Amino acid sequence: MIRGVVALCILTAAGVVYASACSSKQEGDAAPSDASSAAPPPSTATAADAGDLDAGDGAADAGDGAGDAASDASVLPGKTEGCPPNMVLVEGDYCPEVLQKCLEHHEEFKKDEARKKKKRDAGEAVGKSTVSERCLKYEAPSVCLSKERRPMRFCIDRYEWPNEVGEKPMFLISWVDAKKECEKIGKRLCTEAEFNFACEGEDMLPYTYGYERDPQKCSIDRPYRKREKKLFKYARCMKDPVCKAEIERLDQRLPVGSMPACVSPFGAFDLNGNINEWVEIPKKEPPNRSGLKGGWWGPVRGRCRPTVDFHKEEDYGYEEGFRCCANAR
Ligand SMILES: [Ca+2]
Repeated sequence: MIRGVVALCILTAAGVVYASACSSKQEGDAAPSDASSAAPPPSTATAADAGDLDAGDGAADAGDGAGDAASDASVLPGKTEGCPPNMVLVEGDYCPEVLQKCLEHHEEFKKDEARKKKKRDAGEAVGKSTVSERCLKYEAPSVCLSKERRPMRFCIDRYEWPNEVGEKPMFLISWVDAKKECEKIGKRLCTEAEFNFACEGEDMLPYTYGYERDPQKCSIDRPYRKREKKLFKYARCMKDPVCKAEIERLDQRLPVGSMPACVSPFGAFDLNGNINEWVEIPKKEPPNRSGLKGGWWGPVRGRCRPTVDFHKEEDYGYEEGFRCCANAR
């Protein structure tokens, strides 16, 4: 479910233009958490769809040689004043309710919408869809619908945990364990709004890099690989030959910061894509305080604003990691 965003979608199918509210339950950013039976599977890209995703493979190549730029402290973007090492300062006025209007969707989504329309028109049940709402281009600028913006000032890890250049992000970790890791070093999980603002900036960008989807800039749109074996949490999985082999087959993570263009207006990397990130949803009670933000490497939304909120606090999955936030001095 998407909170705090009104996404208007103009779709073209079979020569007919129609509008559709896109705040429907498009939960494609979530891979199946192994501890959750309620989670729908992620987008099921077919062999034909994989042809659309070649750019995602190319992005890996683009990232390979680019890690130095994202790790060289002399050229790193953003401010760090008032923040612990390897964190950036996020400061400004946050818009809680934003209008982001999609002008052009991905072909896979358009085909699926056309299929659903055909079913509806025929009076048939639409059924469950596993296709993500991927938007290729948004109208610029985004529009703030809130009467007042909220001043924010905090620090966020520059990279996904473990927040070390050259390392791949942690995965197969639950929200509860991620929270503990942050608290062990005097930090905390980011809130949903903090992630939004760190990712979008004051311009409320749909993607950290702007209004047009670009798999060359962030680790997104890689071909979907279906999970076939049960996975355990990371430490146990590494000791289990079957789980280890399965996760190695599924794994398409890149080392953090290896795509220098995948940077937010405040200088945090990989907020879109690579690994989905656990955040805390305020005012929720256990076990529902857990949200996932930003999307992962698969063919999913991969944007700043949507939150996947149906994974419980003890759930874990191969696309779920985190980063930490902290109060600024
Ligand atoms: Ca990420």
